[in-house]
Formats: sequence, structure tokens, C-alpha cells
Amino acid sequence: MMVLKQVDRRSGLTKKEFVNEYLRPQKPVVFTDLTKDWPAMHKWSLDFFKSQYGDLTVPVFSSNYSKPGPGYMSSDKEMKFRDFLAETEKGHTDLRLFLFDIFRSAPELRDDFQFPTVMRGFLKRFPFMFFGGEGSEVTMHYDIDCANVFLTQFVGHKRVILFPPEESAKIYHHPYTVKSLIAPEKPDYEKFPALQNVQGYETILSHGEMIFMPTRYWHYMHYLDFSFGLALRSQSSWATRGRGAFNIASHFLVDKGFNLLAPERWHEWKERAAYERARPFEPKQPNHGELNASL
Ligand SMILES: O=C(O)CCC(=O)C(=O)O
Ligand SMILES: [Fe+2]
Repeated sequence: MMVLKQVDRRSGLTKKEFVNEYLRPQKPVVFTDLTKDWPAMHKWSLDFFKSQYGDLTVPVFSSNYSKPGPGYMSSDKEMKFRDFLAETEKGHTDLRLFLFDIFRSAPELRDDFQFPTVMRGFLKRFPFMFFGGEGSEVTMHYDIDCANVFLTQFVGHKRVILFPPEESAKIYHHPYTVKSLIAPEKPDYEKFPALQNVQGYETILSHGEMIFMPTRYWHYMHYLDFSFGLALRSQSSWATRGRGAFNIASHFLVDKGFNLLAPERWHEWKERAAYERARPFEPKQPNHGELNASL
């Protein structure tokens, strides 16, 4: 059976403790107190964004994002931010705002939060926001640039399931992508037998909590209520920076290129390759021949 441990929840973590207990060993953690002095914590709300930024035009994602074909890995349509918020508030789960750079249009919002001081290397130019309605799911992926991600939760709750990069084969990683097609909340062991041997983490994030997801960690999110998040990213080494740049180039050239040429066939090829890689990790079937020989 898949094993999901609870992510540690810590307050008052010093830089030294964070580095020794979480950053070096590449282990996730939830900071429960890092955002307590942020103006954003009481200022940013559904009504705040509707009233102050409702006129912005935003690029919206739907479930076409992961399907082979023309919508693959791009946003579907543009909407007024106000209309998007009204739809997701009502529980329209297909629409999401993903890697939304609101700060380009609203640089004043940067004064409402601070970059954590528990490590260096924050990419100050790239804070991103994510918005989704109750029931929305973010499929299993890791972040292509290989950054460490510090994701702060606002308003509602979100269930997060994580797997370390070493578990990639067991969750049927699709080559040339940063995706896996498994649904970790309802693991299908018939279809994906190697999932039975996977070990990961889970937690539920509430308002004000910040989760640290180490470099290349797989993550799946389930919005339990309407909520939004702010992701701050940091690069801890030139090696991960280089790997990120290589990833971006190869994924965009190879994956997007073949998706355009032959969407279905390319999808099938990736799926077959994912199965081949997972095979050594499938639970062993009882082998009667071997048993008899040893008796
Ligand atoms: O919270 C979300 O909607 C997705 C977050 C995510 O994938 C990230 O921060 O990298
Ligand atoms: Fe992500």
C-alpha cells in the first residue's frame, strides 16, 4: 500500500534548524508562523481582489491543460479577474489561475509579504499566485525549473500530497514532461501496480501556513475550499539552475514539438515508457516455481 506520512509542522524554526533538518536532507515542512507579520494575511481576500483588481484580464487554465492536442500546456482563455473569482467562488472547479504573475500589473502587492530568511537564493522577480475553487485539483507534477518552492495558503484549505524525486518511476513519470497521471487520493493499483510501493507525504494547509517543497518534489493539490496561494521560489545551487534550464528547453522542444506533430501517438509513447520504468518496482507475484525449488 502507498504510505503517506504527515508533513512536519513547525513554528519558531531557526535558519540553522531549517537547513539541517529540512533543506539539506530535502524534506518538506510546514511553517506555521512565518507569515504572521505579513499585511497580506488580513488584507488579501476574495473581496479585496474583486474590488481592487477585478478589471485585470487574466489567463485562465482548464482541464484541457493536460490533454494531448492544441490546448496542451497552455491557458485556455482570458477573462476579467472579477468574473473568474465569481465563477470559482461558486465552485466552478474546472477553472484555475496557475503561475499567475499579478505583480506585474500590481507591483504594490509586493509590499504585503516578505521573502523568508531561512535560506538564500530567492528569485525575487518571480512570485506567483494560484487560485482555485472548491474541488479543484492540480494534477501530480514537479516544477520544471527545479526551484525550492515555499507556498503560502490563503483563505481556505488545500490537501497536498508529495513524493520525493527518487519515487518518480513508481508514480509513472511521463518522460520529457514534469507530469504523472496517477490520482494519489484514489490510487488505482490495478492500473499502476508499482504505486503500492511508493512512499510520500501529505498535509492539509490552512490560512497563513507555508509549505516548503524541496527541489523536484512531486506535488498534487486538492482545493477543499475556494482558496489561493502565493509561491515564492529559491534556487539553492547552480546545478539545479542548470538542470532547470535544460528541463525547460528539452520539455518545450521535445514534448511540445511531438505533441504538435502527433498528439495521440506521442501521449501513448510516453505512457508506455512510464510503464517500462515502473515495472521493476511492481510488487512481486508469488512465484510457485521458485517456492517449490527451495522446499
Ligand atoms: O496551489 C496550486 O494551485 C498549485 C501550486 C503549485 O503547483 C506550486 O506552487 O508549484
Ligand atoms: Fe507546482
